[in-house]
Amino acid sequence: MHKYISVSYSKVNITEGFWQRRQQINNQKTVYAVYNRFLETGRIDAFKFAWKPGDPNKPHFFWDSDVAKWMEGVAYIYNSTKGKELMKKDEELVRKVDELVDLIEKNQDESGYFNIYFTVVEPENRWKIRTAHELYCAGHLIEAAVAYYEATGKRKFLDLMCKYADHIEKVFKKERSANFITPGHEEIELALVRLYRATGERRYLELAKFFIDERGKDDPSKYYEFANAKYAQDHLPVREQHTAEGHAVRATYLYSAMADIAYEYNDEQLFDCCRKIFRDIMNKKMYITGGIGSSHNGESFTIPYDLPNITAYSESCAGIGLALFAWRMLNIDADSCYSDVIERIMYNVLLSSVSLDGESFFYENPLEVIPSLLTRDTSLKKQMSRFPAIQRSHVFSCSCCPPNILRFISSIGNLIYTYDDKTVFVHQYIASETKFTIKGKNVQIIQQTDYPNDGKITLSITGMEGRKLAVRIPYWCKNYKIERDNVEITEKPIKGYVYIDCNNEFTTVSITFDMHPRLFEASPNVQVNSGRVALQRGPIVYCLEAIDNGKNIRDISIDKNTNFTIKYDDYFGTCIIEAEGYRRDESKYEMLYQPIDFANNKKLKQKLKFIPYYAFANRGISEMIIWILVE
Ligand code: FUB
Ligand code: ZN
Repeated sequence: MHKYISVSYSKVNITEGFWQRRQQINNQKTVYAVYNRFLETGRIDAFKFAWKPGDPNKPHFFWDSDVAKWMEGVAYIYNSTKGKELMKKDEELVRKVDELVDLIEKNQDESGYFNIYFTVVEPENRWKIRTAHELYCAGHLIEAAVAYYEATGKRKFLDLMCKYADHIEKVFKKERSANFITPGHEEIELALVRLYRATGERRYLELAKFFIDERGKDDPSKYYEFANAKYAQDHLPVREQHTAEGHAVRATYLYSAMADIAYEYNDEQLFDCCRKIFRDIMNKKMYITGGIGSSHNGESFTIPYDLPNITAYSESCAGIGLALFAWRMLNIDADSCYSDVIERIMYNVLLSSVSLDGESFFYENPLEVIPSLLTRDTSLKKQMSRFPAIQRSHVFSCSCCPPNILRFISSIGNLIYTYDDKTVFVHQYIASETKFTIKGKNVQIIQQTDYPNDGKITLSITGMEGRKLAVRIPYWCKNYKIERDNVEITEKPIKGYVYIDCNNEFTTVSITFDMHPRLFEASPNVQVNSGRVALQRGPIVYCLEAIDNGKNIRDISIDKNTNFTIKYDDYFGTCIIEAEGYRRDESKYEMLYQPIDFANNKKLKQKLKFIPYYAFANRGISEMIIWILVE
């Protein structure tokens, strides 16, 4: 099995442009917004293990994981800003993490067990309830400990989590004394692989493989009264799973771990399952925004092409989970389908999940909004049809998404480069500088670009003589030009990458992608979008909001021959697009239904203002639509 190595975010300095701005918002606003909500809701104090029945803020069984993801995000922020002006503020964040680590040390069971809820609320039910997230919480604490050790060199948190992992190994692998064999919510598996890679302790890798190998072999009816076996991917042993099923976050964390195990054990069969599952998602179960898990019921995948826009669930964590899965696939298979999906997620469902000011969040990311549907009075006391929230919140009772968004954006540098002995791959176009070594040879790559606002990228490369640089040609790009040291490169892409020989110690590669807006259509199998198109410019999907374009937004159509006017708008952090469109003249419709008069049904011309989908719902409640009619 051929393998690649990812260049860590810690070696990538995002210096300016689109993602530097988003990381600044993340690292200076979001990190504090999440912490303050967690303080207010009692999640931070819960680590004191002081809650007693009757006290406010009763801990919930996934609170450990919410705070763990916040701790992990701090580690990435600190590791990215060390030695910079932000250091002082980040030292304060690091102190908060150290305080939490001290509380973990103080309250960890001598066995190594650590879980707030199953210590202060239901100690009698430790390892008894598969659906109660003990291993999920342990996994996120382990990930945070690894990130924190790598960022600060401090071992305490890591050692505490090694002790916890040893306890888990004893209970699940040696004694088999728990009431269940595999986790009800996958996460521990990928975390144990990270723990193995950080410590070199192979037992943790073997424990991860144990959980992967055991899944789907037990009788799932023992576990979930409320769901079928596919919900937690218990329906088959993983080596027989070829389609994405069930709860989307559980699924993508499982598939990520499957890819990790395939990588570490050179397991071609397991990797082939990952390839098939990824293509099932990419070709049949993914929104144009990169969102997945279309149903609120089970927060889950359903059937192929079931991608409703107004009731889309498309959880923020699920989009992140898909990006983590795709990233792992890139480390084994240099195919741009994975980095294309990552890009689709980065510029659309990931950013729609957080407000432009970084302080409020979506749990669900709808692709169409008709506010009146949410406020209509039904004759039934309980509104039977359910719709996603249409304004972001500062915190949720189950607040998994906000800290997940935080940790993902603060480590976005992980997604840019992979390499092997011969080739360095450029997967994402982000203004940045990186230095790393290949076989002891220092390599430096400086990316200068204002992508995605324009399609010009200059790569200044040092130390790659005799090696190749492979640059991704994005799925949305029809025309492009590549020059190496001012000489045009005409090689055709292989699996979405153009391979460029670097013949000198210092090489400049310049790329120009045609960023002309394009109208995309969905497969006829996605019937909800039949007859409609989505506007995209580069990686960014655009939408219309009624606040700019008037009500009855579904009635608007775009002129297929329209000229597009591109304007940078600093409020949105990228460009807006103006175009010509039409809508029917409402004054001609006195009746609810009337015969169409083709000879006289001239539509009203209208200028349309498209904004990035990720920016919707930042200016108050408004109708919103991606998929529009075309004339
Ligand atoms: O159960 C933990 C997290 O809460 C899941 O990953 C999300 O879907 C949310 O339900
Ligand atoms: Zn979530």
